[in-house]
Amino acid sequence: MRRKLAAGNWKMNGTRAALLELQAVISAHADPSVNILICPPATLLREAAILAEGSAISIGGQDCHAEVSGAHTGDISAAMLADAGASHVILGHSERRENHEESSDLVRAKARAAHAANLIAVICMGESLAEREAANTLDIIAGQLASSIPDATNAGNTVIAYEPIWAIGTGLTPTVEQIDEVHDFIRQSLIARFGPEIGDGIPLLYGGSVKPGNAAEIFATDNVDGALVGGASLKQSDFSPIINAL
Ligand code: G2H
Repeated sequence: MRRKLAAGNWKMNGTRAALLELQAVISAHADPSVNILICPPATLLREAAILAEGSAISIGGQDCHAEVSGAHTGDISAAMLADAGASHVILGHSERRENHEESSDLVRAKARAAHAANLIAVICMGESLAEREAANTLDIIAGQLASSIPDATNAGNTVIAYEPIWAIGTGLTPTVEQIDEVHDFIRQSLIARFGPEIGDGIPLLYGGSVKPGNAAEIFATDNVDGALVGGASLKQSDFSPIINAL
């Protein structure tokens, strides 16, 4: 049975004052029936991990470098995230793929590095509006799955987040039928590649404009094991209802 996961991606938002929101989430969900993950900006990661110690909340990074160390100014390795107290790292978010020209091959290399550092990789994928309108969604997802997911993936070290690019931060969400179609495709693809035990065990999150008002409907979809939430994870008053809807 896959445990549900509510993951918050703070993106490039939050100074130390934002840790009050993390504290509020910790207090509001002392004994949750689902897993809860918050990925703050790197500047807050260590303090967030210390705050969350002994709580039910996990802390993650938003990206890592594919190498362990070296001359990579401005980058952070998976081992450094783990050392700071992270248990997860988001990889291949469309904002990284677009703004930093990250390829699926690079995402796979980063996921290998994350696994080597004992981090759970939350690997993102999704189609653009033009790709959806051209009826290419499943082909795009198939390509991203094949190239972004390392062979050593298992149900304990990887989470996959389907995030249609056109739904990110726009207030637009796909229909539940559209989400179900893609999640079912991802599930069947994982089973075909990794076998039923691993393929069935990898949690599949939906991401893209998840809000308190639409979470319950999205979570009612069979193949949805949780959400990767951006804007609505910044305030505990928005994030808690989403967690509670899972
Ligand atoms: C998608 C999501 C979080 P938002 O990027 O990864 O952001 O919920 O703001 O659309």
